[in-house]
Amino acid sequence: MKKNIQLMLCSLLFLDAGCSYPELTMDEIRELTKTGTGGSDGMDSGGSGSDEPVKEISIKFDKYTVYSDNNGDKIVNKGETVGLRVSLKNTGTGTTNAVEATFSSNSPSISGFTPTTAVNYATIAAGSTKTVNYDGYAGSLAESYTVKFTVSNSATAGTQIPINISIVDESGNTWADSFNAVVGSETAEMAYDKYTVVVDYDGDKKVEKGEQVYLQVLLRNIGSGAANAVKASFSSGSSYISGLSPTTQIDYGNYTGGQSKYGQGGYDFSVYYTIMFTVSNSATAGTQIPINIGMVDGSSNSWTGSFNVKVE
Ligand SMILES: [Ca+2]
Ligand SMILES: [Ca+2]
Repeated sequence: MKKNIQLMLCSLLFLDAGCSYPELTMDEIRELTKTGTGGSDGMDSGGSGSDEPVKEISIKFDKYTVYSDNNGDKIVNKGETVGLRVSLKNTGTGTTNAVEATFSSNSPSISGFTPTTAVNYATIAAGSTKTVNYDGYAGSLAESYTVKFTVSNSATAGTQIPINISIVDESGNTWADSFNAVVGSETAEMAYDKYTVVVDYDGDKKVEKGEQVYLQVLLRNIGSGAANAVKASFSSGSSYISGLSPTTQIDYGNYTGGQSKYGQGGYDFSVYYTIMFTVSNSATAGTQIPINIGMVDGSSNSWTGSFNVKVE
């Protein structure tokens, strides 16, 4: 109290220059003048001599990325539950704190939109972009989605899903922005998946030198759209095998998105196999036998793949 009175007297008497505050440190003076009313404003402006310009703060939508989807192609597809990471940018000159964004959508093409409560973006520095999880976590580890929803099965490619953003900061500033998530097209993409040894000479299902081996080769449609009338042909430039058969196209049939199955190249020893070949006696354990795959579908889409069979 005694210090306060000293300071008030100095202020009232306009003794800034000459007034001494024997019992006050500079920090204490600063604190007292800041929290006071009336005269403190005068002391602040008079003391510093230069007003800082008012910092503008403006929070806007920056971009979104697909964090999770059902088939892993990072494209928003019909029928998928999709997690998006949403980035906001402070395009102003001032940093702001306690930024909260509430996302919503009235799109008839989605359901289960979450979260409906505010997402905590906390501090966004001037000019910087920030991305957070739905729970406000912004670290590089344990990343997750910001918003999540399920796309209707009836959504068509090109459907726009409008998402609104209501933003508020510590000072009660508010902004409204929006963006569109776009439903992508359904495409098929055929790829090698895996092989299994179904017949070999000694029955241990290991490929060894001198053996005639029969493999089932599984191809997977890693796309989201259907692939129909898929055919594949196999070839190898390896000098460690002979008699690769068949070398003609093998029918793999129709695929839905994500499906994996083997093609029937022949039937022997009571089992369907895709390809068979004989391993040279000169192959050693660890020899890799590269096999190339050419794939086509009924719509004249084509893909290539390859895999190695390891000699054990
Ligand atoms: Ca997808
Ligand atoms: Ca074997």
